[in-house]
Amino acid sequence: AVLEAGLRHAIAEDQFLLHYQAQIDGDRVTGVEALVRWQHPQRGIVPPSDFIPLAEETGLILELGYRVLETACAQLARWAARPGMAHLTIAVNVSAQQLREPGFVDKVLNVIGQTGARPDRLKLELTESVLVDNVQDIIGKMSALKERGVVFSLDDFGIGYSSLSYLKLLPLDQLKIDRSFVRDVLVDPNDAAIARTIVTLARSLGLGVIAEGVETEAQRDFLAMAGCHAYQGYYFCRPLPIDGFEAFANRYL
Ligand code: G
Ligand code: G
Ligand code: NA
Ligand code: MN
Repeated sequence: AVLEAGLRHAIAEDQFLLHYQAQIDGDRVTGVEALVRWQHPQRGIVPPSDFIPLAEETGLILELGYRVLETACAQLARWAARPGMAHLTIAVNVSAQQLREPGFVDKVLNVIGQTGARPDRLKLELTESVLVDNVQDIIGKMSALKERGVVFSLDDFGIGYSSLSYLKLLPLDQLKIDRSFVRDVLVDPNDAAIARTIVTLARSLGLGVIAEGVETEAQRDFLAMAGCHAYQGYYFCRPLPIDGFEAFANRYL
């Protein structure tokens, strides 16, 4: 209860900020994933693993998720006005609870409208956990946002419980290969087979594919050989405050 009060206070005091991790396609920076951090007055930067679970348990994820979305869309609007940055997308993690809210679609469209972000620069990252809910409802909400141009990626793909049959129902744009398969892709033949299969599956379904957790050039090269040309990971860029990311993007070929 003390922790919950602390989190509630932090939301009221606006103590959250976003770090941005580059997403690369081929040899271009195409966008970022926004990753929330708690700028705690005493503890310094607190990672999401220390507060997202509590935010989920308490329902505070709804308010926090909304703030994250606002911050990301405001950043998109700033980039839209800058040549060289206007093409960048921001991927925002959306929890199943957010998607479950009846007003989710209107909330997202309002934030887009109020910030002036281009909807086709906003990518929402869902996990397979959204599929425990009413799938028709999820599909309806995704379709309504997709009609406006919003893009959808399925995060942590391959570690959830979902049936592959959902893949043909959900209006997705991209699969994101979970980093647990990327980590040992060079040494574990099973991980290599799974990574290759996800790339093939994505291509067969007409979806894009991105690999997360790419830490070495050799991993990148393996993935490229398998037909995956979009990457996110420490090999390219760590999650950074906005200034750090922009400096990276400006240096990057
Ligand atoms: O940045 P880091 O590697 O510590 O992120 C840890 C986890 O926190 C990741 O699983 C990520 O999906 C989650 N996370 C980061 N930012 C957000 C956010 O804004 N909303 C939600 N729901 N999860 C987030
Ligand atoms: O899927 P999820 O939203 O949890 O992914 C984001 C998480 O992955 C963040 O916690 C981020 O810090 C972490 N991450 C990003 N790149 C790498 C990487 O190259 N290696 C590892 N181990 N973690 C990474
Ligand atoms: Na994510
Ligand atoms: Mn992930």
